[in-house]
Amino acid sequence: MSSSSNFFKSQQPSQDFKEFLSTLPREKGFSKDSLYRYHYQGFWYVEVLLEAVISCQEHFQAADSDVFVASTPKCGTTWLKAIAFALLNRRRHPATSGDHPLLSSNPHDLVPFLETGFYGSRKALDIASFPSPRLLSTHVPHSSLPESMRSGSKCKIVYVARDPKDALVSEWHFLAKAGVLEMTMAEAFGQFCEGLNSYGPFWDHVLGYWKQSSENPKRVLFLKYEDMKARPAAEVRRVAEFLGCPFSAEEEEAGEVDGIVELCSFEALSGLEVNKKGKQEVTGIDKSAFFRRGEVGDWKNHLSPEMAKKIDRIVEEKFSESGLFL
Ligand code: PAP
Repeated sequence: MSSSSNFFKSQQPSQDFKEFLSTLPREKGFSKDSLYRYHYQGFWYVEVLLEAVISCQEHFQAADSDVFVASTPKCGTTWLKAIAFALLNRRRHPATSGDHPLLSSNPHDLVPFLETGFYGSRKALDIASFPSPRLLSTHVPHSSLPESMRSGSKCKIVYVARDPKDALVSEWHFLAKAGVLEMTMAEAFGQFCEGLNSYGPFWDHVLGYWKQSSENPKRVLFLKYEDMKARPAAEVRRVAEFLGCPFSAEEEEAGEVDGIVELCSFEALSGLEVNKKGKQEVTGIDKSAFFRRGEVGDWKNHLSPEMAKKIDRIVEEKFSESGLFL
């Protein structure tokens, strides 16, 4: 069994931040690494993440050429990181090349989280020094992104959402594998419905990006895990067009789209030695924890019909206007 991340444990918040925390509403979370979740700008965060989010808001400057993979946890982040990396680097690294970086590095190491550049006193990454165009990711809700990402630059954001029932089941298993789970599925379910999961409420996170993608489709692209599973090649083409690097006729002819779909598939990535063993560079989380079933509808094996109905009722209420997940 894997151990929980030493990196997160090693972060010590400053005195100022501790005082600020004491002014925020808090609730018990469902991971034993971080006892409490704090409510900030409408969303719930564990302590170490909240400090990073605020530091990001204060210090991060997005560039016009930046590309971000965004999501609320367990909605397809690892997959979309791999796809975005493969798309943007395909001139140098065609998908079928035997030495493609995705064959030897975990997608989270190739596309780091923006937040990891801003944890506490020990900066894990010097994001400002990354060469352009920077490809980064984030779990931060749209309304809490640094101003330069929301409106101050022309950076592009690709967001992926997923059926909340599958996201909840995936999160629970992930925390169990990371060795930090403290709750039964029923308790985690209760918290999720209350919006208390990390970066929750889930619905508000998804709707924030969905709204932005409707209002500003050149800046924010909204994807669904279920569509990516059903028609991966079409969704890969959509991402390429959105990022301003559509496939040429020659690339289509040469099978580059299918090459990327295959390279980034659950079967291919989860079968690689680099993703089966070892820990993710920055967080120290087992790389294998990011690959489990990779299916649509696995919630049926873990949630009772009553639990599913309760989430579906919330979905109907929250997503009626958007039509998402109905
Ligand atoms: P993160 O937000 O913590 O980075 P994320 O990658 O979004 O995690 O979620 C992991 C889920 O994506 C897992 O789902 P499951 O628990 O339902 O199985 C994982 O299996 C799935 N996943 C990872 N890689 C892929 C992939 N290449 N294709 C499809 N699903 C994938």
